[in-house]
Amino acid sequence: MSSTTEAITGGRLMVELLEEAGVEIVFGYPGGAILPFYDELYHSKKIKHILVRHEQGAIHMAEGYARSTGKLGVCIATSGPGATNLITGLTDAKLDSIPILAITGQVSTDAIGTDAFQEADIFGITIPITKYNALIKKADDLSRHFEEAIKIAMGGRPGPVLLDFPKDVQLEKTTVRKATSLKIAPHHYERPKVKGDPQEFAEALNQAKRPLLYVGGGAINSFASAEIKALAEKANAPVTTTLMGLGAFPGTHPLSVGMLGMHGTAYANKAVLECDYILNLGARFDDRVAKYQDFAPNAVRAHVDIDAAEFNKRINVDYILHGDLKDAIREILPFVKGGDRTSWIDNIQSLKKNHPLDFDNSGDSIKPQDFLHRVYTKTKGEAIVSTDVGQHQMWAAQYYLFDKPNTWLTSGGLGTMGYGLPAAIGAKFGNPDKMVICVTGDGSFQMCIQELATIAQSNLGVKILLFNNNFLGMVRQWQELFYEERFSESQWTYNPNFVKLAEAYGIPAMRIEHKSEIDKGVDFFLKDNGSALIEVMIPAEEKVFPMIPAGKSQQDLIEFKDLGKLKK
Ligand SMILES: Cc1ncc(C[n+]2csc(CCOP(=O)(O)OP(=O)(O)O)c2C)c(N)n1
Repeated sequence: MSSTTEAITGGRLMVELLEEAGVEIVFGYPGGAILPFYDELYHSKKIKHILVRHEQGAIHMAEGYARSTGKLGVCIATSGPGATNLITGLTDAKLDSIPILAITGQVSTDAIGTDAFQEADIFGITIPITKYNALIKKADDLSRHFEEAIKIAMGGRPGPVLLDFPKDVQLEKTTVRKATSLKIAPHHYERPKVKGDPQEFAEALNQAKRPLLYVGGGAINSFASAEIKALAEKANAPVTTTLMGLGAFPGTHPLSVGMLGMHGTAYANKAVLECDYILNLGARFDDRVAKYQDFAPNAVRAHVDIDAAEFNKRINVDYILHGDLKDAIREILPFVKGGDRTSWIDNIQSLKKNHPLDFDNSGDSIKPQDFLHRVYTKTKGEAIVSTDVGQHQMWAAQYYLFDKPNTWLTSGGLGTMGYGLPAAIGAKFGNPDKMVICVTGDGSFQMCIQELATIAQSNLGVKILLFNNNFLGMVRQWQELFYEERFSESQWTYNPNFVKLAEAYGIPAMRIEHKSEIDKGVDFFLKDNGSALIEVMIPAEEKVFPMIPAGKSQQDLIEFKDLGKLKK
């Protein structure tokens, strides 16, 4: 515990606490109720502020920064509309377990509850979408709330926290500064001891003839990639990852079967049906993966998670280990035996051979799957990739193989269109030396398109790969397959000229439409470290396969080759 003798304002103290915690960058947008804090931020030499074009952009940038660096992401908004513009991002961060600190201005304490100008009860509104939130009523309370907030955001299962900061409290003087050991670095805070019996846990795995590891986003938050690889190799067990877990296990590893679930590979989903043991490592049996209680019907089920609330929440399991994934796997590993799993691995290989990812690449039009594969090859799989939500998101998940954690940024739980562009910007600020590519669709791109100005203003080298089908493609796909081709309100009868639009923001841009232009397009797109937009025109009727229809499970998976049957 430390305490200052000199009285400073709440606003000044907030800046000092952020600096002390190691915050180097914040994303925000000022307004009346947060001005005293911004006035103090003006003097900070340690914190860089990125002025965005919309508060939703700020919070998704903070998310992209956090996911790609493992650190806390910080965003700032004024009271009322500024604060409510953060709500989608807070919900997104809650569902995907991303550590975010949101600081919002609030009307002065004497005006709270009077419907004052730009008053919104952001504390009340955000109770269900934050891990912790607080209305700071006195400057004396600030350091206590601040410490609590970042400890909770970063500790255990990460998530968003919000500090609502009334204007008079920003101006009020305090000498109280009780925060200790502030750090935004991951794994800084004490981790709970692993609870459960790792030996019994490992025995169940040892007895399995057909084990499958099912890895989720928790593996990224726990920095457990090395341990997962060691476990898979020691047990000779194939590994599937969720959408959020991509990169936690190398996509190019011979034991990888890629992503499972609604648009996962056929071989991963078939492995789920055939395995006799499934080990969930930091995933949550999400309904896009495990719709019904008969998930992995022939398997003994085991689950490791840091959040005890996840155990037996949706799918019942036989073995539980509660704790940080990295620590838990380290405890299991000594008890794991190799075992001969040749026939299981051979079976997996033949599933891969007989049920590959597939699409029709004939004709002159450019197929997004092919284009993504070219970008993957050209970047040697080393880019950080963010996506928006829709078909392009699933194609990117399928055709860009991720070998490293923290390189895949997507809105998994909430499915937030508008996430991709700002998330890429946040990731680029956190990783200036890496190539960052935003894969987007013509619908999603227009939801946070204003952040092109942030790229231009900061002279950032963010690449934008825009697949234009002049449709809300994923909606169209469902309407084609399940609503007898009634394309109700999914077609854009007007779209802007995206090339001219990007150029208006000083971003070099190009449109391609024919197969013969692919090489030229890829070269243009990736030629240097600067920003670029490539608009790739794709057929509206192109679909994402495999697909497990909504409400169905692994048994009902439709592969590309089954499409004919489906349409009869
Ligand atoms: C904010 C928001 N509104 C609506 C949806 C529902 N939705 C899911 S995918 C999709 C279509 C996305 O279209 P586009 O961005 O063009 O991508 P495409 O599917 O064509 O690749 C829609 C409308 C959503 N996920 N998020």
